[in-house]
Amino acid sequence: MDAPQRLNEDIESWETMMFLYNSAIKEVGTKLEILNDEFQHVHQYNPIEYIKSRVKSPESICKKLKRYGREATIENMVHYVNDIAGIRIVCSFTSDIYRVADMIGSQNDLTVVSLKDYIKHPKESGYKSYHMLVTVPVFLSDRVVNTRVEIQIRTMAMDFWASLEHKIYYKFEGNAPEYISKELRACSDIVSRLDEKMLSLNHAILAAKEEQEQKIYTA
Ligand code: 0O2
Repeated sequence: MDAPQRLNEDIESWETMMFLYNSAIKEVGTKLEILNDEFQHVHQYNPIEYIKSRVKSPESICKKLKRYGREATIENMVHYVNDIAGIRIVCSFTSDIYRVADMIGSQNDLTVVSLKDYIKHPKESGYKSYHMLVTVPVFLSDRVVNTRVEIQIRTMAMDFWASLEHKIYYKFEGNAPEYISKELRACSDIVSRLDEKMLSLNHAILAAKEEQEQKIYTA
């Protein structure tokens, strides 16, 4: 039985739906904190700068269903809206994004439903981020409900761009003048260059530090 069907059978009301999505966020959030702490413990380095999470607002859910040409029913929400529970992970470097994605993908109790790499294949708008749609089992007293969570992983620079673009996009209800869209795409290119530069600087700093330590050790 696939996840959406199972969910439909188990969710009877709006309150139950929201309870499950909130619980799913808590489960995945705790998992991420543990992974980040373990990484710090083993490598003395945190791949995750910060994590934000939210449950999509009813208005936003209905808007999305309208866009999909679907009626605003609980069944349709559960079946068609993948990002009701959303977690955003913000990393320092692009390499951390794939490291974190691998760590999430190898968790036995999470099922990866789909992956969208908008870093290798940015959206027309210039949007860059790595999206993972996962299901997490939420253990209730009498049943287990596999609940979907969308995880967005991006760098701080990508997050800065996406937050501003989101504001502008909504101000214009998706019909921003072409020159603004063009400028935003240009800014997205700058973000990529900044991320590349920061990553190579980090490599250079680590190499210099190692060289210094070796000199001290051999002196
Ligand atoms: P909000 O307000 O952030 O919740 P699908 O999930 O496959 O049915 P969808 O929704 O197009 O279809 O999936 P996708 O492309 O994975 O996008 C989901 C979310 O990614 C969006 O949710 C945004 O949060 C973010 N996103 C996608 N494209 C853009 C973009 O061009 N600019 C910005 N700033 N964010 C983007 P919502 O529901 O659109 O918005």
